[in-house]
Amino acid sequence: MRYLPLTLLPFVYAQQHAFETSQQEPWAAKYGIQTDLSYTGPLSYSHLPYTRCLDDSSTTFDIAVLGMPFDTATSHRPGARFGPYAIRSGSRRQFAADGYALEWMTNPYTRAEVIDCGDVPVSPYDNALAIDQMETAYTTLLARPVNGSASARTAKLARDGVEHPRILTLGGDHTIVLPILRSLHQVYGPISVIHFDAHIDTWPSLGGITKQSKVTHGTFFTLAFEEGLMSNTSIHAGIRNKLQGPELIEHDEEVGFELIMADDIDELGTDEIVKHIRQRIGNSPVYLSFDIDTIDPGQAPATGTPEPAGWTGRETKRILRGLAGLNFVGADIVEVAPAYDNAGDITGILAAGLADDFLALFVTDEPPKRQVKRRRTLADEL
Ligand SMILES: [Mn+2]
Repeated sequence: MRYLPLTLLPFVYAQQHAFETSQQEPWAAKYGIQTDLSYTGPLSYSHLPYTRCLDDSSTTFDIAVLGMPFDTATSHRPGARFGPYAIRSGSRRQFAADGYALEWMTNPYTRAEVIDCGDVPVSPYDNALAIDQMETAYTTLLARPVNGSASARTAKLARDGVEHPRILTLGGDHTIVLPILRSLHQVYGPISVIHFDAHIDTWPSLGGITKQSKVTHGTFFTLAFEEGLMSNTSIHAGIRNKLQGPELIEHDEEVGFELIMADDIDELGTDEIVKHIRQRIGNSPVYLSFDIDTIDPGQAPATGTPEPAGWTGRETKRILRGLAGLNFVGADIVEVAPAYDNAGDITGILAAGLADDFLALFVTDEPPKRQVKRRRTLADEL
């Protein structure tokens, strides 16, 4: 597909600029514009324009992709600070012009203005500072006016009555959700969370002693609950961690979560899981937080706390499509730590593909209704 426009471009360009051909340099005269290929050019998500949005208040968008390379509150293997890099690298075969997804029957890049806003330069030395930097950056971008591209859905339920852009955050360890929820709360009030993860992330404590050491990638939802940032209609999906005892699930319910275990997919199937999530969330403003360790480590090994026996990428993508039309106010993909990836970069590539689904979730009003047309096969003839 890609070579077609590349082949046509010089022709179109030459036609439009025939009158000035004599002044053109040889490359422009012969081949037109210098296009980036999948494996060339500066690194940005899906080859979108890479813009340091925090530096220029005139930069506006419907959807911003924003990196938060923070990994100094992890309990086990560090390295998610390289997550934004790995996800952008994994997205190199994604282009806005080739972004039509058959499963979705849409191209999200044509339905909203999406740009890559670069990374928040978070401190790797001072977690309190880093968390304030992430909240401040998110609040800054959330306050920008939307461009209002024709068919882009915009979040409806902001309590200030203003339409706000959506931010797709590339983590970073899961702690980044605390400053994000603080920022979203200023605009939307308490919101629900759809939390894809192998772990509940509602631990009351991971053994922290000081105030700061209690802010971790396994406790941030408890802290968000204590700060009143979340509504009590949130839901986990894909859980399979071990824990100290069942009393922690009582605490998890108190924080506001219903539980869908990884194993539940065998009894319920993807459609029932979708129904559960939709019923739980209803019309509330909802934030989608996706830990890559939801996916089986066989397909996504590059993460800090892998748990065996997770969902496949295909199952998960099907569940995500079923959630279209919910009132998403933001999304993230976190815990991608590429130092543990294999030589094929499979985790980064999968994470980039899931992030593409989040863009589709932002711009579509209902799950795609694809009709499967079954081909006649030799078996039918016999
Ligand atoms: Mn997590």
